Amino acid sequence: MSAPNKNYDPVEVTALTAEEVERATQAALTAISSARTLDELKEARIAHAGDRAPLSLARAEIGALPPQARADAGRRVGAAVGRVKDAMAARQDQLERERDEQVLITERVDVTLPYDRQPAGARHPVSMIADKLSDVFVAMGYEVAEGPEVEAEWYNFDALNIPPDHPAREMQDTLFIAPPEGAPAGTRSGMVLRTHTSPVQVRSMLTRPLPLYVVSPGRAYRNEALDATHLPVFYQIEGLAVDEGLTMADLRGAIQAFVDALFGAGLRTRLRPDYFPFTEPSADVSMECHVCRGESAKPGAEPCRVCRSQGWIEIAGCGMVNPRVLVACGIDPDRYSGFAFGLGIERALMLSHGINEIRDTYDGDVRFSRAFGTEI
Ligand code: FA5
Repeated sequence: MSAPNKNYDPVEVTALTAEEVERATQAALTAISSARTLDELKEARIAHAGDRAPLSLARAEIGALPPQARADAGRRVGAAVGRVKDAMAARQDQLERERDEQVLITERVDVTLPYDRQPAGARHPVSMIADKLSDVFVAMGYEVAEGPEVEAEWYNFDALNIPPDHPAREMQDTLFIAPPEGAPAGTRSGMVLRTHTSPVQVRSMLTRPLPLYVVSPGRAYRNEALDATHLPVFYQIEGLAVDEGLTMADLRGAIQAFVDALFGAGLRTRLRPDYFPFTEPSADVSMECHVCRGESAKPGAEPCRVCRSQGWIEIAGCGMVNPRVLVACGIDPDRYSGFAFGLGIERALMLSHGINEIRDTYDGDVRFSRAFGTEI
């Protein structure tokens, strides 16, 4: 800052002349209006409104003026600084708005584009039903038992009272495992893809201590043509109990438990005579139709698509374990008795969820599974 100027002559303090102040102001306004970006505007601010800017230096000179000249110079410089400040704020505002508009354009999100994130999967409803039924029986003290899908014929047939020449072998179209390569013509491997989960009964009786309560979900294979109700590979769940004093009444109780679990409590069940070589007596299990509750079977009633107006739906096979099977597994039939039941899981799923096409259950399309909930 200059020393106080006792003999004031405004011409001598060049920075404060009206022309000089106007020139510095115009330079500042031009720099501000020609700034194209916020960075350029920042540079203009440093050059024209910073500590070393001509107007700031001029203002510093005011103190060096004699008192009578200070007000005049102060007004001039103050007005100039105000104009520059206003122009700066207006340009700052304008450039920020332009930047925000640009951001909205360049960072626009197209919400209609397909997303590339891996969608969460869904558990297959067949697994969900198998687990649900297993849980019901586990809660009643049953254990879950599993067995191989490539099974010895002895477990799949012989031990279950289905000897080689027994016509019952024809009941389940069997897929046989080829004999080892180079084996003499006519050799049989003695192995099959299990046609049902019943061989797990045999394995359980041979390996587990009595009394025995097991439930065995798993895959079964049959040489069957694919249609709306038949798969060549499907799931069954089997229950087996062997204990002293078990009767058909216990079997009925177990059956009612799984119907309650699958369809909700309150549906009646009924057993009708049937034939399975491994149970005696044998029965097929039907439950009251869960859609019409049996109403459609009454004369003049609305027809029911689910039970075909029968009022009842067949859901499982069952019976008291044939004493011959107990003997094949080394169990004394005079002391122990048992019951068993088995049902197809895809068929149970179709019934409980009104699915007409069994093929939907094996296509592996997540859109089908997801409809049952995204439990993973
Ligand atoms: C059996 O397989 C017996 N092992 C069931 C059993 C166990 C009876 C214990 C007595 C005691 P069946 O062949 O009927 O029985 O088959 C049982 C269920 O499997 C059928 O009711 C059906 O729901 C299902 N099932 C059978 N074949 C197929 C198939 N090709 N596709 C889909 N489900 C099938």
